[in-house]
This record gives sequence, C-alpha cells and structure tokens, in this order.
Amino acid sequence: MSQNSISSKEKNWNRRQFLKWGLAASGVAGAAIAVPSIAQRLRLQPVRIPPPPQNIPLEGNNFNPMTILRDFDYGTVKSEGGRTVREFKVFAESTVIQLNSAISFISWNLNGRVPGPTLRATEGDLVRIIFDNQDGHSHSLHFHGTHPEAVDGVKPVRHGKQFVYEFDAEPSGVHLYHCHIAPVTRHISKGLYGMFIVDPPQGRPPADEMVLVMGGYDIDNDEHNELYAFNGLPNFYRDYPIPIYQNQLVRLYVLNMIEYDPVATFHIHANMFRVYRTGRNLKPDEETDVITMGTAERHILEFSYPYLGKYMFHPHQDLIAEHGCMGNFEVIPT
Ligand SMILES: [Cu+2]
Repeated sequence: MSQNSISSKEKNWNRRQFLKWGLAASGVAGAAIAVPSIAQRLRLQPVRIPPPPQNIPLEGNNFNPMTILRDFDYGTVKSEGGRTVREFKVFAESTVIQLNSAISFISWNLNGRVPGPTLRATEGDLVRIIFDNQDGHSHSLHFHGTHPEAVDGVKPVRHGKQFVYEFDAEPSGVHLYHCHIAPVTRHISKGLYGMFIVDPPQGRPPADEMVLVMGGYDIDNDEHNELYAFNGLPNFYRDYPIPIYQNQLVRLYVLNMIEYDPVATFHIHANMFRVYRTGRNLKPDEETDVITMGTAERHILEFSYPYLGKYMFHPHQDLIAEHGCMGNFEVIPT
C-alpha cells in the first residue's frame, strides 16, 4: 500500500503507536521518514503467506516441520445447546524419528509428529479432546489453562484405552499440553507435547501466523539433552529457511518445551519483536530481541522484516543453538 492511500487518521494512529512502542530509537530525524514503513508494518496491507518450499526431503520422517509451522487444528466444529464445540482427536504412539543422518530416536508422540498438533479454539468454546492411547506405555494429556480437576490430565490412560478431556477454552492466550506421567521429564522429552491456542473472542489482527516449539532430545538417557530442535527436527529451518514476505506482519507463537535445561532464550537477528506474554493481552508488554523462557513458558511475538535477506533465529544459549535449535527466516519481496 502506498503512503498516499493511508488516511490522516491512520497516520496519526500509526505515529502514536510508533512513539508508544519506542521504535524511534534511531532518533528524531529517522522518525520523520520512518512513518510509512511503520505503517506498512501495522497490518495496513493484506496478509500474504509465501507458498511453502517444495521438494524438501523428509529423510525417512513422516512429518515435515515446514508443514507443522503453519498448521492449526481447529477440530471438528459442532453446535451443542447453542454453543460451539470443538472436537479434537489425539492419539499417542511410538515412532522412530531420524534426527539427523546418524541418529534415529524412538519418540513417543501425538498424531505421529513432534510436537503434537497445534490445537486451536476461541475463548468460550467447549473443547473435547478424544485421547486414544495406542502406545505401549501409559500416558495422559495435561492442558494448561483453567479447568476442573477431573480433566487435569494427571491420571494415566493405559495402553489401548481412551479418555475424553472436555472443558471450556479459557483463558485466551497461548498455552500448551503435555503428558503428565512420571517421569514427566522423560515423557515430555520423548515428544509428548504440543501447543494449545485460545484466541480472544475479538480475534487478533491479520498476520502470517506460525508456531515454533523448542524441544530437547536426551538420546542416551543421561538426563541431558544431546540434540535440540524447533518443531521436531534438529537444524531443519537452518537447512530450509522459513520464507516470509518483506514488511509482512509475522505473529510467532513460541513455546519452550525443553526438559533438563532450566531456561532457553529466543532471539531473532537484525530486528526487534513485540512481546505479548503468554498471549494474554492484545497490547504488547515490551519490545526486545531476546526473551527468556523457563520450561512451559510461551509467548506471542510480532515483527516484520523491512530488509530482504536471510536472518537467523535461535536461543542465545549458543550451546543449545549449536546442537540443533537453529533456524533462518528468508525475507523475500512481496
Ligand atoms: Cu506419557
């Protein structure tokens, strides 16, 4: 959208946001010419999502992190007693994941992928998760958010059994679910976790939305991680950068599910992001370029890239990054 087509009202609003978010760090002189580019960043253009790269070799895996990235499971929608019900089917099983050319790993996972499906509802919906444990071990699904004890998911669901978790989707924000059977460290690090997004009733502004879940793999059962990954496979987005369009608002739902390490940070190169902590607010809490997350912490991060090129993202504990938690955005022209 050209500068001329932005109304004066929008210009004023953009300027207020611009000042509020402290984006004028480059100085007053920069602010005068920066307004149109900030306006571009502020959703005044339609959302454009690049087509995913084709012909990515799966190396023997039956899931693709490039698909997981923008894959949201809204469930089967029904209306019961005048309210919206979202029914999700989740099954646990064991599968071998090829973590790299040398290391294969027996994962315990949900719906055949690590992380499990990104379940998504709107605040106030009734969610019904039909959990089918097809794995040889007992597992459960424990959701974060507000719900009664009976569906808190700490009781084992034995091999071959089903359990139905049903509760109101609340509160809005970005949450998670994971197996809660002891030792939880092992059940989680084997791959039994996923994201649970509860959208606010009014929604969020249009954006290129994507999910990044950080996980660790304890290959030799020594309670230390030897490998790490975004969305299941180490170094996948390092080797296959995520395409995003220049000046397109990106909304990143990021979750730290790394066991055995107390915290992981998340950092993007050559840019800043706005942080919506736990996705609980429609206004940003801060702007930064690195955020620290303990295990199970999650946030919404928003940003857009003004310059073309390839930019890294990774935890700034570089040991974690160097062992698989490394990726790139490829900023391409619209
Ligand atoms: Cu389990």
